[in-house]
Amino acid sequence: MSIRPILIHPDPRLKKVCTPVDEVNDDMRKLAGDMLETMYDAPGIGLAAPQLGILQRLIVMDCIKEEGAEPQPMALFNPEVVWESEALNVYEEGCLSIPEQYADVERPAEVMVKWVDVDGAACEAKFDALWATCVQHEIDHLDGTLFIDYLGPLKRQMITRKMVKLKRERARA
Ligand code: K2U
Ligand code: ZN
Repeated sequence: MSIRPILIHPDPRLKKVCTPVDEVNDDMRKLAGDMLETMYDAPGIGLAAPQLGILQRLIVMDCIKEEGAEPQPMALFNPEVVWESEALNVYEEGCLSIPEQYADVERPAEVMVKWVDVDGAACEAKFDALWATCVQHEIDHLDGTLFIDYLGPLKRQMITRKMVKLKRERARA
């Protein structure tokens, strides 16, 4: 298992529509493991493959944040939302590819998601609360959508300018 570098916005690879995973093999299982290790190290509660520069439809999540609670790592291959509630929920979102920037994003409060798991089995489950926000945030990454794309143009530009500055400073370090 290895911790891999997370791409920082703006990066063209974060805006691409990712390719479906055609076979859940050992390489894909290793990638899922590396993504979970990278996510826990960040720390974060979700991570999508394009954030590591891999344009495949794979996300990982573990939204259990309570200290001492049993972690609940999940790897979802080819995830898709098949139903969403009318009810909406607002959450102050962040993103590991847009560090230290937070904004309120409104999304359906509950979603039903279909995916393929690490054993290649077809799965379907309903997500609510923080899990619902996270799974929608991660599936957005697979379609090249970032949470800042839901903000007004001025706020999005301000955040993008801050990230350009941050990347320049990191490059100099
Ligand atoms: O995709 C990512 O960058 C991972 C995000 C996922 C996420 C963002 C907003 C809301 C839910 C999930 C990271 O986990 S950002 C860090 C974080 C941690 C706890 C709560 C919110 C954000
Ligand atoms: Zn993100």
